[in-house]
Amino acid sequence: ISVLSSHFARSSPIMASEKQAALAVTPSDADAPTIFDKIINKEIPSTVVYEDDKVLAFRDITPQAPTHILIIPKFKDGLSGLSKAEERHFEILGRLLYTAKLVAEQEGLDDGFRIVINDGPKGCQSVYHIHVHLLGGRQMNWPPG
Ligand code: TR5
Repeated sequence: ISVLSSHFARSSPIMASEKQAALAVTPSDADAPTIFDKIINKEIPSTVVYEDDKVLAFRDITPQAPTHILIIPKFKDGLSGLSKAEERHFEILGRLLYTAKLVAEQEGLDDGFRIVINDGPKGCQSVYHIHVHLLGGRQMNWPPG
């Protein structure tokens, strides 16, 4: 259900904004599959920019900046979002951020970039498999919306 709902939220033309899309998704069980499992398993195509045995980085299908990449763990291990983090996730959380830094270098984002982790409905999270957004290639604004 979460796969279908997250996919629907992203593909429906009546969704006017990221916020509406996020609010249309019911936060799923921590281990429930999402559309990202299909991307990891290459059942759905994506533009992969970095991959190792633990982490996958691919271009966001709805980019919010000239460079917009998602960095995700291949094994979710209960990390549907940052709010579900436990001590056993220390290593993978560090790895996600370090990979974001490597990908930022690879993308030539030498003048700076933005890292975002949305969490829960009020954080506008729409896919319940933890992911780090890497945004760059334009001037970012503060505060974020
Ligand atoms: O809103 P949050 O923080 O949960 O971010 C989820 C991100 O996943 C959004 O920026 C979406 O644009 C992105 N997304 C959603 C789908 C998708 C994707 N990025 C790449 N490829 C995707 N496919 C194939 N399908 C999606 N439903």
